[in-house]
Amino acid sequence: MDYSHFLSKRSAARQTNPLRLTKELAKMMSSLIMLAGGMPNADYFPIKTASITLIDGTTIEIGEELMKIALQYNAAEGIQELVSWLEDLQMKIHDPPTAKYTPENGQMKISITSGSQDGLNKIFDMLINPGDNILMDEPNYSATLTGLRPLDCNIIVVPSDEHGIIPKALKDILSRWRPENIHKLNGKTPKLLYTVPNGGNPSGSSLTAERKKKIYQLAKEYNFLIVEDDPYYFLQYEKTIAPSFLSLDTDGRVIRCDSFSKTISSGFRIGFVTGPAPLIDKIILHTQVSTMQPSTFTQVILLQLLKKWGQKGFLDHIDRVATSYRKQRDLMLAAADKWLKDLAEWYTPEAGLFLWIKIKGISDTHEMITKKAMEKGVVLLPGRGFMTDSSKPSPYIRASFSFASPDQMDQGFQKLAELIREEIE
Ligand code: 09M
Repeated sequence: MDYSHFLSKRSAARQTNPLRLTKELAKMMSSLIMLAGGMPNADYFPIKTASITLIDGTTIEIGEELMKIALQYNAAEGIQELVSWLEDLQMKIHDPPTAKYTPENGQMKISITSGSQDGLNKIFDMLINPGDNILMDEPNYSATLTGLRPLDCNIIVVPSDEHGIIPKALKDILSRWRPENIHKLNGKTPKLLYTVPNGGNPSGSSLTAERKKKIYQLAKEYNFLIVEDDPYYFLQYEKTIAPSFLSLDTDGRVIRCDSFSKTISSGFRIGFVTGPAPLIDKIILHTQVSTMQPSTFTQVILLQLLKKWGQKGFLDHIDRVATSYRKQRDLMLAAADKWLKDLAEWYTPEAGLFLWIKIKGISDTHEMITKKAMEKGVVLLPGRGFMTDSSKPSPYIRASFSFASPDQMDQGFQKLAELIREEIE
């Protein structure tokens, strides 16, 4: 694939920062006569060691030598050992066809980012010029929409349902472009498709395997990239798990964002992007001049935890987390059934954290949720903020089942039902 076609003007102009700390240097630092780097001397930092207690009572020890590494600058793409661990994880879970390609041909590469949000922001910066067409389903993650608006691109909404983007509808949209124009990425043919494939935020929708295959086929045919924003991959509640776009990626046209925010810690700010080397390299160049790198300190803690667990231990942990959220989901569905049955519609989210509720007989939930529900002490989100045009009315609300106790869910939906009745009457 010719990746240069996809790059924004900004990204094409990015160059290596000569002051960067490469992963090779970071690894050899203690054995070199270091007269070059502008790094501080870790001997003068005030923190010496740490012992972190896990919920099972065991501990992770960060001794003096490791602490010096944890407190120091490191490579932009993340510490080498953690990147390797994540490569093994992606191989195990997604087995990407690109793993064996040459770098120029789109070999799978990983860069750790400061949460998946940081990865997304850098991906959009890398790919989007003003006026570019991009594809996405609606409703969609509000921070993606607010992040995209200033980039002045043209968002083409692809119809979707509880199983995500509808391939037939995507095909109809794409058929606007004549085949002879497909490979001329002149800002007209869509450059990328963005979607949250599992437990969509806020929709709760999950793409089926069949739909993903059809969408990938269309991406090949019309030569666009797929941005797979999948922070809820590990929060899937059904037995059958559809293969990721990354696992279908024979061309090297998928950039995948993963996150540890829902499974290990959101405050760590650690996520990672996986995609073709030429594109990941551009993201790394961006990191060199923005965040410089994700926090070494939280990377070291995460790495120690992952090494202690091993891959199996990590996946066992994931299972426990998903089981807990599944229970939360079921509690919220029960509360919704109890109070909202005649007043609203929803479907069961197979992944993620959200119930997307359509209120019957109300054209816009904004005022009701931001004012009246708040007055009753219930915090929900109105649907508008998840739409490409947030000035338009929306009858939807997003409820999150991650946090609330069964009692709070029950009371919250009882109060919501009261509000809806007051509003309709
Ligand atoms: N609400 C997210 N979503 C959210 C939210 C959040 C504070 C975060 C999709 O932590 P990261 O950077 O790995 O996750 C970012 C991210 C990327 N993609 C689809 C997401 O849902 C996180 C944080 C307060 C509210 C928040 O409401 O939905």
